[in-house]
Amino acid sequence: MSKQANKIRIALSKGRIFKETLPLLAAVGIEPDDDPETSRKLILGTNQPDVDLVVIRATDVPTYVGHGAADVGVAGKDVLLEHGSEGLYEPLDLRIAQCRMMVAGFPNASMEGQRLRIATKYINSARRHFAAQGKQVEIIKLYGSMELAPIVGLSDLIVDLVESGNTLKANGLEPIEHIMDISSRLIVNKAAWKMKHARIKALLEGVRAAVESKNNE
Ligand code: PRT
Ligand code: MG
Repeated sequence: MSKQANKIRIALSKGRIFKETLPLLAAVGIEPDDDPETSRKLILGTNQPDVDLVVIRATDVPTYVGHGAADVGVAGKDVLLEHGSEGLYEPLDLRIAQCRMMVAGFPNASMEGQRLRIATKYINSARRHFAAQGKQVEIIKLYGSMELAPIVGLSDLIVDLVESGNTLKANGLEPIEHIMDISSRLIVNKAAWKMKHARIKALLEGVRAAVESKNNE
């Protein structure tokens, strides 16, 4: 058997997901050797010899886990809805990195119109939302700074994540429709779930208990 066969690799992104996952990992006795915010390492060891972490872009986490390059990962529901669930299970809502997916625009923005132009990174979720309302829309795919699109006339509306609402406000925009609540999920590679079942099941149940105790405080 290869060395990796006995190891667990966890895929995480820097920033809020890493920060909020850290206490959940600590609750199951996993502590990274380095801080990804300052370290340039892409693979971080942990205090547990059979566990390491890969620190990658948030949108790449389901790709690594779906292909089995990582056994377990943490990804936002927004990212999972765009990526799809091929090769992975999504057994646990970690209730971290919470926000809302919203339609937003100028305060007087019309929701009617021949063919509203919607700028977003979340093309699947946006298409589904407007289709459910029977609205014909043109989806314009962006990779960042959606808030700019209505200001420069690229789109009528945007679909973006909103937490405090400050980013919208700072750009003269406001939330118009709530699409869904978003949080991050623990995801597991399907083959790893079978091959490393006892180890991953123990990790999952430990993290589940930590999520529950944190949310019952
Ligand atoms: O930054 P990068 O391009 O590498 O990837 P990313 O932006 O997907 O990663 P990251 O770390 O920023 O977000 C990871 C996950 O955190 C997302 O996939 C969401 O599930 C979750 N999350 C929670 C958020 C927010 N809250 C959030 N507020 N992701 C992004 N935002 C952004 C939002 O897009 C907007 O630009 O923050 C801004 C709004 O915040 P407020 O507080 O001003 O409303
Ligand atoms: Mg970001």
